[in-house]
Amino acid sequence: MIEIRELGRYVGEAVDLGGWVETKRGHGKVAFVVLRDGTGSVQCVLVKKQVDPATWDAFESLTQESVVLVTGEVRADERAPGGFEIGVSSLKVAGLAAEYPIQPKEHGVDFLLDHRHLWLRSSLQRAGLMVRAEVEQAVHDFFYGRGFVRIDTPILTGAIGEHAGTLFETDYFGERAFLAQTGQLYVEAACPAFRKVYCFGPTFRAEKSKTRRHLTEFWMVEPEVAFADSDDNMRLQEDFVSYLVERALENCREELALLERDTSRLEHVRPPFPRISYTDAIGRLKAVGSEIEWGSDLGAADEQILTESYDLPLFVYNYPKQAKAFYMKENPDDPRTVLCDDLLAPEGYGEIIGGSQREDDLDRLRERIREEELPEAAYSWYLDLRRYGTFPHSGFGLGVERTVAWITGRRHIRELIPFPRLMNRLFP
Ligand code: NSS
Repeated sequence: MIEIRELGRYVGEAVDLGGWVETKRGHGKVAFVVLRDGTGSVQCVLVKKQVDPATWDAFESLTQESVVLVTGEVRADERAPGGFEIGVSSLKVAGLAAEYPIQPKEHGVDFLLDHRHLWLRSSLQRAGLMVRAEVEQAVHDFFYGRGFVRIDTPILTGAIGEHAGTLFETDYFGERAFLAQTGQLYVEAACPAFRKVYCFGPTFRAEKSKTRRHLTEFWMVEPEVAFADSDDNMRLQEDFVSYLVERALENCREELALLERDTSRLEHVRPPFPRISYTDAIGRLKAVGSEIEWGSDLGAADEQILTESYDLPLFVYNYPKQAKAFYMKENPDDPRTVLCDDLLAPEGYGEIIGGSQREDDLDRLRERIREEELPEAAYSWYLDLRRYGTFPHSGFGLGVERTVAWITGRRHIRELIPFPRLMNRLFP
């Protein structure tokens, strides 16, 4: 059996194909079946006089999404999508499908999410997930190419990585355990062993908000670099994000076209990205009438206003200490703030990265853990990293679904993960 993507190599020859029926139509003498095999789709043509009765009967019994095995000749045909069609000599039904719930008409999104296990087969969903797969491969290629070592970090943890408010808690043989909100604390520990490291895996947040950019399970890439300061960190982020966009443009042309993505908006994504300090951002927001006060984190609406005037992603750096996590390094030039950045994607997509230089001073870090009322005992190993050879280091986390939503131009990040986990959704 061959794959549809290879048809070009077999023009004029007989081949065997297997796949799922997307559509069928017939006029009594000639019939057409569009077959999808996961690598592409092709139209198969049956002429009643030229096939045996069993093949014709098999065609007549076909329902949408039935699995068929087809033998036929590959013909080049400019009019056909993909450039080829199959002149069928034999067709067998390998798995007759019951009436398929997803029809070529508008379905409500709840219905589609209830049928996510089937919805995956639809062309727009396949295109979005193909871009995701390309971006994920590009993540590994980028870091491998720069000599980073991949570190797999635990999903079951005892220490709170980000905020106490969004923890999934579970019983761990009588002890409290959490699903990891981040792998950061562990990649920090791996820095003295490997200098430049990254982790890439699922992370969990019990987000009680139902927005288009929050999932309870999402995938995050987290590099961590020894001897890098906040500036180095932002430079790595702009190189990284530009590379991901470039790879999608290079290898996902067809998918982006199918998704009707205006790729001219992505073509010029390359370093340097514009930067604005948090304090200046607040000034700019107030100037346009926002009621935001210095000290609060930026909301989606604030991010939208700030990014409107840029084509490129925008760095907002050095947020107030009280708006950010305990591990960020105090800014020596303005101790009310920390050395950090958020990277905001244009076109209304907003934050795709959160990053920072880490607090490397033992006493100050311990102080921050106390201020945040975090359980100090759970961080004793993390504090060891400041006891035994502390060093300046920085890192960041990029959310894969938000990044792919921006690259593909899809509105909701739930479409860019195969099986989204949302507050009200644990199935399929
Ligand atoms: O909370 S973050 O801003 N930062 C961290 O977790 C750091 N520990 C990363 C690090 O420095 N190693 O999250 C990082 C990114 C954020 O910018 C989003 O793109 C994404 O993770 N993110 C999410 N995506 C989808 N759904 C939810 N709920 C979500 N939360 C964060």
